[in-house]
Amino acid sequence: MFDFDFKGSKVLEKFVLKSILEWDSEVKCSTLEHRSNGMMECKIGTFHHSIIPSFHHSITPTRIFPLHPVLTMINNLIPFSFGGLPNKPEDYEKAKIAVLPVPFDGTVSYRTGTRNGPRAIIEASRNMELYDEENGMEISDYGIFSLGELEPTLASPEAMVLRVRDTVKEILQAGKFPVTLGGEHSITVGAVMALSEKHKDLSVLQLDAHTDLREQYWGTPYSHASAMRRCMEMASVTQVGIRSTCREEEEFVRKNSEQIFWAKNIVGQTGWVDDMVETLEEEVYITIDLDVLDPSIMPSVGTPEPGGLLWYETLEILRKVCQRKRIVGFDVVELLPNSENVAPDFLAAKLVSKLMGYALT
Ligand SMILES: [Mn+2]
Repeated sequence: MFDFDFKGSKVLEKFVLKSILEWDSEVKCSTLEHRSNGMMECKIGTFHHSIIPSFHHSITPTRIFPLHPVLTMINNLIPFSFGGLPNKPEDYEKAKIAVLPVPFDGTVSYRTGTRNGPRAIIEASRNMELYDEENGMEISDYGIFSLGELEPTLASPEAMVLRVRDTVKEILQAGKFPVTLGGEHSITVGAVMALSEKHKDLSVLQLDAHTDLREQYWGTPYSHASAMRRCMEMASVTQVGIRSTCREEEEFVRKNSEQIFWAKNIVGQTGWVDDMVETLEEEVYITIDLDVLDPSIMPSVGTPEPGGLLWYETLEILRKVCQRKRIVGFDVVELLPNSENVAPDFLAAKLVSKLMGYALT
């Protein structure tokens, strides 16, 4: 019934069997904990995801829902990959897209928890329909491979940015299209570092409620609040959906004013999109901070702002940009999952799959 290969691992086999046989409320609530050092701690034992490289976190659900134990087990047996797609090492060779989950929220200023964003997006994507009626394709046709979560480093925010840069570089060297899932917005800087080395005239299209143009924040220039300031040192930045900035950023906001599309001027309208696309170079990296969306449809962010974009207008923007420019990678960041409401997780997963479709087909 299940296509599940234990790869000869007695540890994993035992773990799964014991989970089924010895299921109880304790196990259900505290089965697995993700530790920042990449370890998975569980009620029954501790193992490292590298025991079976092809499965990474395949039996590590993001959050444990009060499902019947057997249903939970079935869910857990779907590969823990974007879309629940086959994710064995040999699938990487064929893949066009590499999904890189970065569970990092080391510089956040208000509520932590975006470290859980990548897993919530992947978890939701494993339970959504994989057919896109807009282009008539199954997302599995895109060739998607999900890498294991990038281990956070707390050495410094800069060290984390560089770790993202090096990993995205590897993805590019393998000829794949990088899709990074956050995590906080500072990780975008690493991706843009890698991409701007490869593409000399790169534009970054930022969908965000905030300008993120501070020179530094809380003592580091690699804060989430400085993400776009750093990107601007490497590429041209076009900002869409902005409705929050601060006095300290004034000078840079003025400098970039022709490339800032304020929410108050664009929400619910379409006439501006062509002008926005005009500001972009031929090669574009897209970064979506989910707080660009209106909190009515995206409450699961650290710092929600009223007056944001809605679903269909967001798709319209992305569709148009992808039709006219070459997209070289993208990220979706700042999901702060709330187990009481999974709709935003599904929105984020769908947004990722829609943008993959627009960018690559
Ligand atoms: Mn933001």
